[in-house]
Amino acid sequence: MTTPRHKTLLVSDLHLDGSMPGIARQFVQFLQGEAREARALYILGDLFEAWIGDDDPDRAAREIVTALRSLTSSGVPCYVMHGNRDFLLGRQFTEDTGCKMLPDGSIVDLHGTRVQLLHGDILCTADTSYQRLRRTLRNPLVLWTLRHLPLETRRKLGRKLRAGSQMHTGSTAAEIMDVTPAAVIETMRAAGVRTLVHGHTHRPAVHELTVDGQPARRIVLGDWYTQGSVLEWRDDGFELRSLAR
Ligand code: LP5
Repeated sequence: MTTPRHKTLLVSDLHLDGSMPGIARQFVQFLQGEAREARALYILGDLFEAWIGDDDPDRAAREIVTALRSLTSSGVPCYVMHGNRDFLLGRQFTEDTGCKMLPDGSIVDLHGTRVQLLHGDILCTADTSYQRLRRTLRNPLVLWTLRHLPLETRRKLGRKLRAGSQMHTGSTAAEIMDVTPAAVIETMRAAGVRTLVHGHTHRPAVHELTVDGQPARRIVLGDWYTQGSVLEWRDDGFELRSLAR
């Protein structure tokens, strides 16, 4: 007899790589522990700090791939969304892990509630230089070209992008890098949802708002650098919490 699964788990912005083994360990424990009891696990982007391609033999990344495979093999579906750090996650990753890629903006049913899921970067419309970069990097032709570059070239480009990004984020006002309220409302209106969940900004919170006169909410997942942020959804509601470290 199988045990009924009462909860769905959502996480985002883990930013895993070899430089922070404690976070990777915490995530592997999470996958081997409470995620095994879940109806499904959703990862809303930036699972990795910088994914330069499915062919990267990086040991720390391979350990995460193995842990995800072990979760999906145990019967827990795992859905992964691209983030701005791991937009190159591709078919080989899904084959290796058994995870399914989930398009940005997907609408899912979480225990009877229609919820839109986003990484969140697309909502930061005031950050015009980022939006320009995003449009370029998500262009199918650019993606195809990047995927076919030698691994070492991608590694170097990735480092340049990170350095450029650090300069930009270090000199840009925090409000510009947050979501634009009008973009949130327009996105929810267009999707016909009253609940939106996203990450990217690393500012965990539950925001109550009004969309076309109706109550709505925007739930923001935090990162795993410091927070181990987890959203747990059950038949009787949801809880946004931090894992103990
Ligand atoms: O990531 P974070 O939090 O620091 O900042 C983001 C936005 N920046 C980005 C860029 C990513 O960090 C880059 C990650 C690369 C990892 C994988 C690489 C794959 C390799 C394949 C080869 C390309 O997303 C940042 C936002 C911030 O979030 C808040 O929303 O503000 O946006 C910017 O920094 C915009 C700047 O305009 C970016 C300037 C980059 C300059 C690039 C020069 C080198 C060109 C190389 C071209 C490929």
